[in-house]
Amino acid sequence: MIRRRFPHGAGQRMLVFCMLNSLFHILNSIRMDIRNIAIIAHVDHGKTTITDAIMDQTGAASDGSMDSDSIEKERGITIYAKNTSVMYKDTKINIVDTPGHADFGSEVERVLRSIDSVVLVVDAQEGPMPQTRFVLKKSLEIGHKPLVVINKIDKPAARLGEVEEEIYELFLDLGADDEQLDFKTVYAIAREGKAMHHPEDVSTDMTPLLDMIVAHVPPAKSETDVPFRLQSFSLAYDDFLGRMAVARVYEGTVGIGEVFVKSEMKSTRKAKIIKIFTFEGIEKKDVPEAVAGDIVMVAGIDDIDIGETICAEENAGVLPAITVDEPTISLEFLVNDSPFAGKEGTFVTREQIRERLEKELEVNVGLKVDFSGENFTVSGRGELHIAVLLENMRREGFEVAVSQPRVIIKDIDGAKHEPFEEVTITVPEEFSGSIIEKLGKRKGVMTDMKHESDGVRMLFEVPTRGILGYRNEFIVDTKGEGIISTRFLDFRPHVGEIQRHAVGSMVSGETGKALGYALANLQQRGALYIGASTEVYQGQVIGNTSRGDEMTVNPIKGKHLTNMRASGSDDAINLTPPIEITIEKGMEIMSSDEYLEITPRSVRLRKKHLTENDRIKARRKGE
Ligand SMILES: Nc1nc2c(ncn2[C@@H]2O[C@H](COP(=O)(O)OP(=O)(O)OP(=O)(O)O)[C@@H](O)[C@H]2O)c(=O)[nH]1
Ligand SMILES: [Mg+2]
Repeated sequence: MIRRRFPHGAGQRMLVFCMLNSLFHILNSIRMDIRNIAIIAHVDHGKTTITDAIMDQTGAASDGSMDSDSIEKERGITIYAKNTSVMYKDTKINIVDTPGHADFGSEVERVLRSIDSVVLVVDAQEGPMPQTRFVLKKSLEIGHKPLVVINKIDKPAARLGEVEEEIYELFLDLGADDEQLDFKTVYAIAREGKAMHHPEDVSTDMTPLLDMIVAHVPPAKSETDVPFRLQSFSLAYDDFLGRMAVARVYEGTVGIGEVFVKSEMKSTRKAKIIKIFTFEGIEKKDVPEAVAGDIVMVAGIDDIDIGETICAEENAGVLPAITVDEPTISLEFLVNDSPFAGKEGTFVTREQIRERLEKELEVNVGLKVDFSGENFTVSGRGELHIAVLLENMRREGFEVAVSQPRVIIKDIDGAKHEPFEEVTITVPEEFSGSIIEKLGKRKGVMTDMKHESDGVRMLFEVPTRGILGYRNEFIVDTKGEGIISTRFLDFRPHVGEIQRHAVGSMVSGETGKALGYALANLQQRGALYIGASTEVYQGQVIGNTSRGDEMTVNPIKGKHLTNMRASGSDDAINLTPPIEITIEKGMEIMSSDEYLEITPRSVRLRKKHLTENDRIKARRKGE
C-alpha cells in the first residue's frame, strides 16, 4: 500500500482519516471489477467502429472516435493503438483499439502481452485475412481465450456459414487448445451499433458483446495489499510532462512518488512518478493512485522504455520482457536543397529536422534513427510506417527530402540476411498466371493456392526487396480488382540480385511554368505527374516514360513566341489528368538516383543531380 505523509501534530482526526482511507482501499479493491481487452483484426474489419459504438452506448464518449489523429481520420485507418475504458454494469472494461495494417503489427503484439483477452473481429464477407491470422496466433500463444465477433453481417455478399467454418479452421490450424477452440461468437453490424447472439436476432445495441466480455474475459487480478509492480507497454508524449508510459498495474497500489525502474537490459534506477492518469472514454483522468488490474499512464520517468518494470522495492522481480520488432527498411532524410527549397515550409534546417526526429523517437517504438552521418538514416517497419511520419511532418510545416527506401540487410552468423514477407493475393482467375510469373521473377515462392467464390487466393513468401514498389504495378496488372496484403515474416539468407523492371523518368530540363501545349505533346510519350500551369524546375521528374528510359524534356515550351497567345491557346488543350504523387506513391516509384521532396504543399520527385550533364557524369563515375 502506498505510503502517505500527514501534517505534523495530527491526532485523532488523522486516525479517522486513516481508517476511512483504508476502508476506501478495501472497498475499492473489491469493487474494482476490471476487464482488460484488446480488439484485434485485419485492417478495416471494424475494430474502431465497434469500440466507438461501445463508448457511445455506455456514455463514455458520445461524439468522439478512437481514430482521433488527423491522418487516421482522413485515411479511415487506425495507426496508433489507443486505450479507452467504459463502465458497464459496475465493471470497468479497459479496451485497447489496435491498428490492423501489417506495418503496425508490432504495436499490436506489445499490447497483447498486457491485456487478459482479445475480441477477434472478422468481416462476414472477407473472412479471416493475413493479419487476422497473425494477431490471433500471437494471442493464442500468450494463452488468451479469444472471443469472436463476426462483423458486417449486413453486407449483401456476407457468407456467414463459410466464414464461421474458416475461423474455426484457423483456430485449429494455429494449434488452439480445447478451451480456446470452444470460443464464443457474437454477430454484429457495428456501423449500426448492434450485436446479437444469433444472426437473425433483433437487436438495438451492443449489449450481447458487452455481456460476453464480462462473462468470459477473466477478471483482472487485483492484489492491492502488496508492493506495487507495473510494466510499460506503450509510450506517449506531452509537451509539459515529457515522455509517459502506458502501463499495466500487475500488483499493489501505485501512487505519486518515488519508484524503482528495472529491466534486464539496464541497471536499476530511481525515478519519480509525478502524475498518474487512468482512461475514461477518450479522456484521461488525473488520479492520485491506481490499483492492480488497471491500465494507467504515468508521467515523470523521462527515460522509461517499453517492457520495463516500475516497482516499489529495489529488489522486486522484473516482469517478463516485451520485445520490440526490428525495423526492415531504411532511407535517408535530408535537408531539402531543391531550387524551390524553403518556399512552402517553415521548418527546413538540419537542426529542426533533427529535433523533430528526436521527438518522434520518444513515442515511435518501432523507429530508429542514426544521426551520425551527414544525412539522417531513418529505419522503420515498412513504407506506411515511414510515410505516416513524413505526412505528420509536412502538416507541422516541415520541408524534407528523402531517398529511395532500401531493405535492411543483417549479418547473421557471418552470412547476409534480408527481410521476407508473406504476401496474400486474391485475384480474379484470369490474372493468376501473370501474378505468379511476376512474383516468381521477384524471387517469390508460392506456398498455397485456393480457388474461392471470389477468385483465386494465393500465398507467397517473397523477399521484402522484391515487394518494395510492387503494389502500384499490381493494381495496374489486375485492373484494380486484386487485393494484396503483406506482412513481415523474418530475416532469411539473402537471395541474390533481383531484376526489377525500372520505370524511366521524364525529367524537366527547364525551370518555369509548365504549359498545356508542351504537356499535350509529352503525354504521348508517357504518363505525367503534373498538370498545366505547375511551376517546375530543372531536374524535377514530371512523369514516366512508356519506353522505360530516362528522357529530358521541355515542359514550358509554348506554341507561339508571344506569351499572350501561348497561354491563350492553352485553355483549349485537353490533358489527361496527371498521376498525383503522394508520399507513399513517390516512395514506391522513385529510383535510386532520385529524391522525394516533401513540403507542406507539394510532393515532388527530382533527380539527385539536377542537370543532364551532371547525371551523365555521375553515371560514368558509377554513382
Ligand atoms: N457494411 C458495414 N460496414 C461496416 C460495419 N462496421 C464497420 N464498417 C465500415 O468498415 C470500415 C472500416 O471500419 P473501421 O472500424 O475503421 O475498421 P478498423 O478495423 O478499425 O480498421 P483499422 O483500424 O484501419 O485496421 C468503415 O468504413 C466502417 O464504416 C458494418 O457492420 N457493416
Ligand atoms: Mg481502427
